[in-house]
Amino acid sequence: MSAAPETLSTALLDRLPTDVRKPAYDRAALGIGMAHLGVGAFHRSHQAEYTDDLLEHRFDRWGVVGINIRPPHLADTLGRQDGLYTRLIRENQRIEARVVGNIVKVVDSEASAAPALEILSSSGIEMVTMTVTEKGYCHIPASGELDLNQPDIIHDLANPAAPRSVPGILARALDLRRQTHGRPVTLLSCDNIPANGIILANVVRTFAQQNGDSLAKWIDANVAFPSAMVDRIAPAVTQADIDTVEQRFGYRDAAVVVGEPFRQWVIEQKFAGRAPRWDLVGATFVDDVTPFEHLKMRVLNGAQTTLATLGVLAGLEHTFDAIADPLLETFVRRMLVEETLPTLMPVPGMEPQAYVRQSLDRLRNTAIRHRNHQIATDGSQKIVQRLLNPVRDRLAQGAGIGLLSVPVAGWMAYLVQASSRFGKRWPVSDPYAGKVADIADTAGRDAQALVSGILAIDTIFDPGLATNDTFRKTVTSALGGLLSDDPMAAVRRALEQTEAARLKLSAQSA
Ligand code: CS2
Repeated sequence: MSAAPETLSTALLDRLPTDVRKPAYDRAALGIGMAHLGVGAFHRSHQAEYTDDLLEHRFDRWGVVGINIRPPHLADTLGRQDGLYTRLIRENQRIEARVVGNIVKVVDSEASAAPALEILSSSGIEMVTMTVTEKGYCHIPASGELDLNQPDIIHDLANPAAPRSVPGILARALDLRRQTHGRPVTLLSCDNIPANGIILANVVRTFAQQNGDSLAKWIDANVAFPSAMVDRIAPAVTQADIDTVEQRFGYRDAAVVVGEPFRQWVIEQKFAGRAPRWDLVGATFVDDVTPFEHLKMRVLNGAQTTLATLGVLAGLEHTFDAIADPLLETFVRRMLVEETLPTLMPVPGMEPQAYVRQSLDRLRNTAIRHRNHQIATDGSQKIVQRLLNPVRDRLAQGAGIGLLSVPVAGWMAYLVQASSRFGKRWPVSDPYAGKVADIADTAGRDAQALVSGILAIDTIFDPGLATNDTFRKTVTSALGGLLSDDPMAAVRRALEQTEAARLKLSAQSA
């Protein structure tokens, strides 16, 4: 019987196969200058890789303490591995392994906020990065304001010393900083919400202000909330990924992550105190992230959400399965080029059509097994920035939305069909799933009644958009089709109708 493979640890580093890249800096000398909230697959594939690049390039005190206030609970897993894990880059047949070393430890802080507060308020922490998912901000998607009716926010306002929510924890930690050493700190959001720094600042400040002005004033003077655009596709980790490391490289790693080769990080240069010089290793520091952020969320994320919901309706499992379908590929490409790109402002150094081509190529990577259901998770928190904002811009331009309306209806169809009225076709995870299920209970299969009910959710659809006639009509027509026995006929029809409208327009102008 062969011995069980060894688990990744400091002791194993010297004996790793030569094709596994290892931290080329002295881990023992790492200071702790940063915390990261939400150590999931994305953080480990993205920001942590940039930080290791930086530590190799110019060593500094940027060791990281990870904090998880929601699953996955990684303290034990990463603890057993001395904070080390393998970051695989995969593209079709190609595989490249690197052990990342800057996470010094991870604490699980779900049962009690105390460990999180202790770290976040310590004077050595100058930078806090975070990936807490869209809904972690507890904001109203349509407005970006703190949702004072969110159950965790209600709890935290009543118990500010024992918070559960991200805004509650951050406000408390900042208050502790103010009361103890008073040192400045940067809170850097790395989630896919528009103007993420502004939303983060909003929710933290609004929370702080519920108890008077003094903390809010201190925050204004001592805390920076830069916005950032982050990009790398890194799906949830599976047992197969863990087995891959064991089979290819001969050791066990329970915290492995898998990402695509592409990565991008554009950060607003607005820091309180010192910040890691990620710009020396591939990140870009800019004055205004907005154009980059719109481009990424509307094109790459918009394509992902479209392929995910329409892909599920077509019975397809992963992004790469959906984009391999000629109809869905044509649909998403035409939607991006004809309707999304005209809503974008110029982005320095980026040719829009080339960006679309590159984005779609990334989605074809068969080694990135990104499940359509994973991307469709929390769709209510994603559609504003990915689909509704470009829809709004198109309407303001007097331009058509025949294609962009289809994935909006796709999101509705996805949630509607998860309701008991529609036989719970698949399990879903979305804070608005219950609300949409209630609407489906009353409206049944009547697309018009469904759309009216769903558009009345004003925390997602602002009234200006919800009452727009063109929007209501195109979404209703698409939803009717998507709920039929042949959902892809609705996709085909949208392509035909928009093409006919385009030909008519060019004949008129000729
Ligand atoms: C995905 C993103 O699950 C999702 O919502 O669309 O995680 C996406 O893969 C990343 O934003 C890519 O940078």
